[in-house]
Amino acid sequence: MNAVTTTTVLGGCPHDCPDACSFVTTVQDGIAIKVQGNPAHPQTDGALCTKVSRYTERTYHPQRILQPLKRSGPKGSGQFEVVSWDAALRDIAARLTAIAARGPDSAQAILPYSYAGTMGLVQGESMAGRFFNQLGASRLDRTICAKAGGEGQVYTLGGKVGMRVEFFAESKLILIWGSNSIASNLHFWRYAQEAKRKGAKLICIDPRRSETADKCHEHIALLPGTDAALALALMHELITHDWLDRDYIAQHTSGWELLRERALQWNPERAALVCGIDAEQIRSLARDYGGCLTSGAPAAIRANYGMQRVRGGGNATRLLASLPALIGAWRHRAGGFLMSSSGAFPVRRAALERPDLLAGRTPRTINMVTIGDDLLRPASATFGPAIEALIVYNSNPVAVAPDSGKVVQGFGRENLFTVVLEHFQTDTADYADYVLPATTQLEHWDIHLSYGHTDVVLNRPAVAPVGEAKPNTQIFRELARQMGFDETCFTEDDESLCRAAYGDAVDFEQLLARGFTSLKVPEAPFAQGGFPTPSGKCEFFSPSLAAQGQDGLPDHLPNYEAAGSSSTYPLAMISPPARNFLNSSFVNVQSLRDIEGEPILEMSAQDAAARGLVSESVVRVFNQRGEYRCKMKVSSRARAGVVNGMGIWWRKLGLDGKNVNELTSQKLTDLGQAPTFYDCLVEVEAVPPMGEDLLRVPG
Ligand SMILES: Nc1nc2c(c(=O)[nH]1)N[C@H]1C(S)=C(S)[C@@H](COP(=O)(O)OP(=O)(O)OC[C@H]3O[C@@H](n4cnc5c(=O)[nH]c(N)nc54)[C@H](O)[C@@H]3O)O[C@H]1N2
Ligand SMILES: Nc1nc2c(c(=O)[nH]1)N[C@H]1C(S)=C(S)[C@@H](COP(=O)(O)OP(=O)(O)OC[C@H]3O[C@@H](n4cnc5c(=O)[nH]c(N)nc54)[C@H](O)[C@@H]3O)O[C@H]1N2
Ligand SMILES: [Mo]
Repeated sequence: MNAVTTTTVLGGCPHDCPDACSFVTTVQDGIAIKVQGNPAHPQTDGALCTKVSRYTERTYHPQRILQPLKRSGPKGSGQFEVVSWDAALRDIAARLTAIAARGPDSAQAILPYSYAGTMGLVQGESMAGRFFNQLGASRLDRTICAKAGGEGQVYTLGGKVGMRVEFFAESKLILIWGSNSIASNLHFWRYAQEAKRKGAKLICIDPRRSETADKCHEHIALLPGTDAALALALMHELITHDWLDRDYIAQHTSGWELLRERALQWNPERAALVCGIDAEQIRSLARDYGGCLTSGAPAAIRANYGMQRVRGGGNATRLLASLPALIGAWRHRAGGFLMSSSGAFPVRRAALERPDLLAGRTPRTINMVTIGDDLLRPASATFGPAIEALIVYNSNPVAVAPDSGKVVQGFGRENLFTVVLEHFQTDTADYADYVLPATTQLEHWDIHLSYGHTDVVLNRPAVAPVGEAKPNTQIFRELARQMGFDETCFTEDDESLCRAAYGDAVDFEQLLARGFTSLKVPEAPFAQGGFPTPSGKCEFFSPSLAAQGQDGLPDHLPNYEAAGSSSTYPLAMISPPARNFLNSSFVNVQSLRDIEGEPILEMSAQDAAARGLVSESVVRVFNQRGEYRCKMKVSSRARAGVVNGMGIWWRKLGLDGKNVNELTSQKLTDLGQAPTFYDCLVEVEAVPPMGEDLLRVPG
């Protein structure tokens, strides 16, 4: 008998999460048998989350798509037949070529649709970007997650930059704002716990009593979309008690007089009414935050994207990012603000995506959030050609995009040609004309940034592609060849693309040897000011926003669908991610689904009693856009007036083949044209017994 050969390969987690872990895959006779956190990488600290420690279950999943599939039934039926790569690529290339050949701008009828199924710079928009640029396809504005908060940071701090995450361990006060860190940012939570052990106070600001709120000293359960009002009242208290670092404000900020005037209009009583909390909670928060100035203790804010998925998300982010300057918290390395660190990474996007291949053409841009409406739009002078072909990769829009009723109708168009690159038969793949099997992270090269720390992580392939799967890059290379794109850039291989991602800015040899490398970033980035804004200051007032005709000063903008503003739909609904899924990924990994159970709507005892509902009842959750059915759970995690529709489940696993996005709207945020998933009013009622015939057993 031959000896078993066991090797280990350094990789990196591809998922859309701030932690960007470095991992080690153990391979036995060509099969990956386990994936573990890299103990040598300080940010990973040898530990992975539950999801990714089961990554091999994903790679070797019995339902993994391993051959190209061609639709054989009606659109959306999920009926497919196996075809060869050659036949699939030839047909797809012919269809796209026919559209592109119709006229000078006709390729705009083709739309790429992708997001962060993998955050990899190579399997993301490298070869794909080149392909669509050469084609002259419509461009996609990738707004679905973080664009409102992103712009909020840029207009205030000058970039997606902030505190180094490791120094949260030394903070004395940590405000965890719109983040369920235990679920979605586990490696930050480790530092927060260390700080807690050393005597720091932790305050969670979140409408839901999340797992993280359970572990904090205080929880401020404000109504969704009222964070700006809370921040303004906090400023009000800092001003009236003179808990201000006047020196820092004078030297390193701009627009203080204006901000001061606005904040003074928000006494705690006014904000408390808007936020649905006690004014005393706001006063207490101000005493804690302002107290750090008088005692010299570092105060830190860890905000995450949960607080910016509402109409005023950009403005709210601007106010949160302004807070540390008021008390000079930036003077300490353990003080300040962190929402995203991704702006620190010197990614050479043009080298990867080659916008020069557009050669002067300026295709229109489609916002990925409004894909529901846009797929249904006819050609017009303002819109341009109707969308005729859609190439989806790294995303599951039928499950994750808002207003699913419209999205499903759009994907269901018989005259829409849809290609989906996937690992699994997702809700989106069900609507494809072709499904092309893509490799997982264990099977391809990639290189990563992080939005939670400042290390670059490299992923080497641990095993050969499973079945006939190919990396996204390879699929676009082969499509390019079929379409006669003969630029040499279409033959560049993945390792070379990994090197090109950062060029000389990072040490690639070190990446090959260790799997990660740390960027050189200052410990306390704004201790002496030096913000990367046009003025070099923390811009409370933004002249660039004012020049665009916007309010240069951040304000509280009430939700489009504010809690209590409608008697027909009296409940605000938020739909935060599930701890054991990653958006809609991992929903089909049985061991993880067993932990999550089934789609659940959490409701307060008070709201349940008012509707005569009891735990475990099947309810109909509805508004003017649609309805879905799920089990309701009476839970102290839900505050009065707010229901929590947990997780983005695959529609086909829902009781009635739908998910929470049936109810969310396509309305956009104040900054960044981003989605407003948590700005959504609904009503909930018991499913009448006559409706039972509509229920089907989840498959
Ligand atoms: N396990 C797991 N980890 C994930 C994800 C996942 O699906 N599962 N998703 C990943 C993605 S895509 C992202 S973008 C990141 C960050 O993802 P986020 O969506 O920011 O994830 P959470 O940290 O769960 O934070 C959301 C929190 O915001 C709260 N919230 C909702 N509305 C409001 C509001 O108006 N104000 C305030 N203050 N809070 C509000 C929710 O109740 C929830 O607890 O996490 C990533 N990490
Ligand atoms: N109601 C509600 N909706 C939301 C949110 C919410 O909080 N509430 N959160 C929003 C947020 S923050 C985000 S980021 C979006 C996320 O939306 P998406 O980015 O679409 O994320 P996923 O649902 O994880 O789907 C990613 C898909 O990519 C596939 N994939 C992974 N790796 C690869 C690869 O290498 N190649 C190919 N071809 N495919 C791959 C996976 O199998 C998976 O099906 O959802 C948004 N939708
Ligand atoms: Mo996201």
